Order: sequence, then C-alpha cells, then structure tokens
Amino acid sequence: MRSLIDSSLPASFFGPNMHADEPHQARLCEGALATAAIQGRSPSQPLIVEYDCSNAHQRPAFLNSASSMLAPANRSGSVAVNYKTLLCLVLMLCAPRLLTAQAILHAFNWTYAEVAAKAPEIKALGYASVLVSPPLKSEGSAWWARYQPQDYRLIDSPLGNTEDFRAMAAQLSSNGLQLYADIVVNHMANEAGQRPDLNYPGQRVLDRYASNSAYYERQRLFGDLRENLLTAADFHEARCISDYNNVFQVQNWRLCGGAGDAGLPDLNDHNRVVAQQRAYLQALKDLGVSGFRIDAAKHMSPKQLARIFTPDIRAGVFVFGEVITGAGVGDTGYSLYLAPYLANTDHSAYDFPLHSALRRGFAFGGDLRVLNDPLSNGQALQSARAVTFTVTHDMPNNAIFRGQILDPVDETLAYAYVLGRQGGRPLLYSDHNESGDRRWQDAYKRPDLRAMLHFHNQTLGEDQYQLASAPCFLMFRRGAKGVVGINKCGSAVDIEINANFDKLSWYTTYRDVLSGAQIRIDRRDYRITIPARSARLWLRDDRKTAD
Ligand SMILES: [Ca+2]
Repeated sequence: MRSLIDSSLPASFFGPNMHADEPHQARLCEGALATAAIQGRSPSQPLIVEYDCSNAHQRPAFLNSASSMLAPANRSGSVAVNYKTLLCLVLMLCAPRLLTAQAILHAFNWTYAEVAAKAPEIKALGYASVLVSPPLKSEGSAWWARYQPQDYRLIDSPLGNTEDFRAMAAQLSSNGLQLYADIVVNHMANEAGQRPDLNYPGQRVLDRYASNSAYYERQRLFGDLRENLLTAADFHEARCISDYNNVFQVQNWRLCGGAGDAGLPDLNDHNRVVAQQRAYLQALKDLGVSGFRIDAAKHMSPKQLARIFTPDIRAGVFVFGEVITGAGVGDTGYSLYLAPYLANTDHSAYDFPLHSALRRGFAFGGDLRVLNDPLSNGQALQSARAVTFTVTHDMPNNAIFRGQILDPVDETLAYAYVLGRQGGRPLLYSDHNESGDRRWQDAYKRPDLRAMLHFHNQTLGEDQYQLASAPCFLMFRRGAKGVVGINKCGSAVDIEINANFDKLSWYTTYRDVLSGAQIRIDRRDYRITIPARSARLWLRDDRKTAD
C-alpha cells in the first residue's frame, strides 16, 4: 500500500491562481523582518525576507482599501498618516531587493545523518533549504513507510531519531540552510493487518517504549509515551475513497490501495487531534524547522487545515501543500481542490499547473509557447506561492504517476526553464535510486543543475522578458543579467533578436553557465544559436565588463 495514491489524475494539468499577492504582501508587512531575525540566520547571510510573518491573517488596512491608509482625522478633511502602515508600504516596495536564494533540495528518503554530513556541500551548491522526509515514528524500510505514521510524539524511523534530527538541524543552521519537514497529518499508518483497533501507537509499540524508556524519553518531543496518542474516536468513518470528484469523500474517507485494502485511517479535526498536531508542529519548529510540506493536503478540508495551522503555528514558517490536481480553471479537479486550497489558506503549493504546461510543451509535437507566460493564461500558480518542479518523488516511485515523468533530456530542459524563469520556489528532487531508474540518484550535485542553480541565484528578482519563441524554442532575458534559451527540437536554431530597444548590455560578454559558450551583442539584429536539444543560460560576465 502506497500512501499517496490518487487515481483521479487525467492526462494533463493546467490552471491559474491569481490569489496570491494579498497574503504575500500582508505577511511581509506583518513581520517579515522579525521573521528573518528569528530564523537563526548566520550573520554572514544576507537578510532574507521570506514573507513569513507572525500573523498572516491580520491584513494591513491598506490591503483592504488603499484609501484607508489615510484615516480621516476631523471634519475639515485633513488626514492623519498611519506611519506603521506607511512603513509597511515602504518595506513592500523594497522587497524585491531583499530576495535571495530560495531553491529547495528535496533530500528524499535521506537519513538525517546524511543530510547533516552534506550540509556544507548542499550550501555550496546553491540551495537555500532542505526538505527532509517525514520526521515521526514509523517502521519499515520502504520509502512509503515514512508516510505511515505510528506516532508523532517522537522521531524514530530508519532515517534517524530525534537526536539525529536535532544534530541535522544544527548542521543545516550553521551552514546557513533552512530545514523543511515533510509532515503527515491527514492519516495514520495502515496497520489493519496487524490489529483490529485504531489506537496509535499500537500496544506493541507502547510496550517497546516501556521496555526502553530511557531511549524513547530522549526521543520524545511532547506528550506522555505511556499513553496512546490517538484512539478510534480520532478518526473519520472507515470507508475508502471511491469518487475523486466527491470532496467529502476525498477529505473524510480513506486513501486505499484497492483489492480489499483497509486504507489509511483518516484523522478528524476534533480538538484533541488538532491539539496533538499543533504540539507536534511546534516541537518541530522548536527543533529548528522553518518550513512544512503538507503531505496529502488535498485530503484535508480547509477547516481542518485552519485548525491545525493556527497563526502561532504558521508564524515564521514557509508552508506548502501537496494538492495534486488534474486540470485548471473550469476543470472539476482544479476547482474542487487546488483553487479552494489557495483561496482558503495563505500557503504555497506545488505548481502542478506549471508541471502540466511543461509536460505539454515538451511533449513530442508539443508547442513550447505554452511556457511563454503561463501565469497570464492560467497555466501556472502565482509566483509568490508556487513551488515549482520538474519531478516529484511520487512520479518515479508510484506506478500511477510514472506517466508524468519527462524524457531525461526534456527534464533537464525543463529544469533550465524552472530555474531560469522569474518567480516560484524551485524544488529539486534527489534520491537513492528507490525507483530503480538510477536517474535521480544523487541528482542534487549534478554539474548542470548546480550551474542552473547558480544562474537562478544570480538573477533573483530580475524581470523576465520574452525575446523569441516558437514551437521548438524559447528565449527570454532576466533583467540585463541573463538570457535563457531552450531548444527542444532535433536541430539547432538561429534566433535573431532586436537588441536596440531592450536592456541587454552591448559589447558585454554573456557566458552560458552550462557550456561556457558566449554571446556578445554588437549590432541591432543579433543572432544567437541554440544547439539541438539543449538549453543555454547565459549570465553576464560582470568581471570583465564596465557597462
Ligand atoms: Ca482526510
């Protein structure tokens, strides 16, 4: 039984979200600077504003109405300036200049000791944060067993225990890296084959705690390990989801594997349950976690999510949900799940709409122009809330998702797009060959991905402007600092750009971070070549220019 099976997926995804700016800005004004300060960054790090605030639900007045910034003071019509609000506005206007690296390494199924040992290398490669697999009590060596929680009052699994996790958090922090945790709060482990009750952890695990209490007490995050964390009253009805267009079923019934599988017991949102979950999340924050990936967020109601992610839990952390949807605006799947998630939370989300556009654009016979401006035509999430990717851990490892894996060359070209474009927080996947493909094993340190990360980090905050596009190729610039060219077809393309009216620097070397190839604009109609099936990410070589 795999934990994330979703049989509702049609062949393509697409869909817009235009909700994002308001909470994004609101959070910035509510406490972004304070957040940066409390996240324990080393003094050598630039100030990072991640739009994580102490209370994202308290909108500054001016976001509700610009006119409210000037509050009427008396009947003569004079006004009193709200200086706090004015400061917020100034900070908001300055925000793009405070951006720095955001790329997330998904250290999928890595032990916490491995993550700790590689922290300096991960930092040097250009990542900003590391997403680790679920820190909780779980058993079994298969990767999917990490998504079958037995208890979350402690961390103890083949990936490591609380002590390992704490050591990893310290290593990441000392290397200037953020720690994000994959959290599983929709369901508990399917142990129907072992026992008939719904006590978590089961008696066998409780007995183990008791038999080695000194060890387990060292791993304890909160609560009393002599008692159960959860009992039967904490779960929804024991029925399997059968209709993925039925929101009630999807959010209240069990994810099941079919063929009589009992499924994953689905948690309700009663006070006792959400209190335990908030204690868990707070404990992770206390250990140094500053981001949460919400596993199976699609299967949790907005009300349940709101009860868990209260303002105190939400404060100071980046949160993104896994809401796998099968289409965009006008489509049932998008409108039933992803749109409500974005409308009812201030979380970010996996940008499945953009992944759909990537798959359509890079498909044989597909037209890359779908990637010209996918936000404007509803094929990407708003940048501030988008976690972008070319592959998720489910795609190689869950048979039902393997159809979404891109051709290897296309995946690399898609990475060039994701890391070359403006906006979104890229998530890069690296495993230990759990799928057997050998394709993503240690992908985190691929030289081409490292080069693209460098381009991404060097061009943060720079505007994106389309220079040319056709079914086979795309070319856009990033401010005056970079140019991205992607040619997915089997022959080289020569692209002529009019350099007269654009901001690219003339008589200046731009060097491709992948191949070292150079361009140097010296005429209005300048021709740039992109070889077959390749990407170029030319970065202005500021060491040799004085423009
Ligand atoms: Ca549920």
